[in-house]
Amino acid sequence: MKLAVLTIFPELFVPFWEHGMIRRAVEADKISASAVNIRDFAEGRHHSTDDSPYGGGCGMVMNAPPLAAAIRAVRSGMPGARTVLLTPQGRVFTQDIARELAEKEGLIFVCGRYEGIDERICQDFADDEISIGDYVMTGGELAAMVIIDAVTRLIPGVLGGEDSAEKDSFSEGLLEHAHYTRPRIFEDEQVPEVLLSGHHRQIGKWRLESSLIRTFLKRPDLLANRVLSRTESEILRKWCLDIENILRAQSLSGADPLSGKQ
Ligand code: 9D3
Repeated sequence: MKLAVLTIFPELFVPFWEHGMIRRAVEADKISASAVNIRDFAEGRHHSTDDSPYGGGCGMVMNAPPLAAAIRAVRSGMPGARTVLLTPQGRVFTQDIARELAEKEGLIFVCGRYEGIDERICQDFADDEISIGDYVMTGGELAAMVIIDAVTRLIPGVLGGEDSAEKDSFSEGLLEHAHYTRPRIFEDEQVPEVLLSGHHRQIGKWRLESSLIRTFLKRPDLLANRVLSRTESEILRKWCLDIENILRAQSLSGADPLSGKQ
């Protein structure tokens, strides 16, 4: 996959391309990555890329001509690429969108700065508009990095077997189970015994329970929007029974706060 980022801060991307998974993906020829300076496409003595808004008001708007020239130049070397505008007004980025983008032959990310980009660029040049969430940043560069990170790891052969998309789909829609590694005892805290037992079925069951309880406690919205597997429903139903038993024992001992008695 070919990746290009159009920005007035291309130097922000130098360390990004040069480390970790992205670097390995470039070295393995799974992706090519470049950051293009929009300023290089600006005319005039100052190569300025922004101006005050028509109609008045504070702040600056990115000029259309340098952006159009930059997009055209980059597109000519990336036939079939999707041009993605990073903007707070875009659709909110999700893992589904990451999977969608991972199918593309090329992605051109256009990073806005200031108050925004001239509307004619949004209308005439953008194939897609994406936001990474409802909070205010100062530009699209970090959003581009977030999306590139999430998309690159989905490209076949980029990650080693262990963390591949295979596993993603296995427990899809649940938070991950708890993880432990050496040492066995850390500040008086033990690693759960079952993980040391070598019983792979029991370990699998423990991990699913761990996933379910963490999702229930931290992200109940994920559980509500999910079709539960049979084992998952069984685990949840067992918790229900356990809780009912605890409550029943309470009411027998007369400690039930709902009964109105002591
Ligand atoms: C001060 C101007 N803002 C009114 C509240 C509008 C605004 C314009 C430009 C807010 C942020 C930005 C810069 N942000 C991005 O370019 C951006 C972004 C973001 O701020 N949040 C989440 N995703 C993204 S993608 C691009």
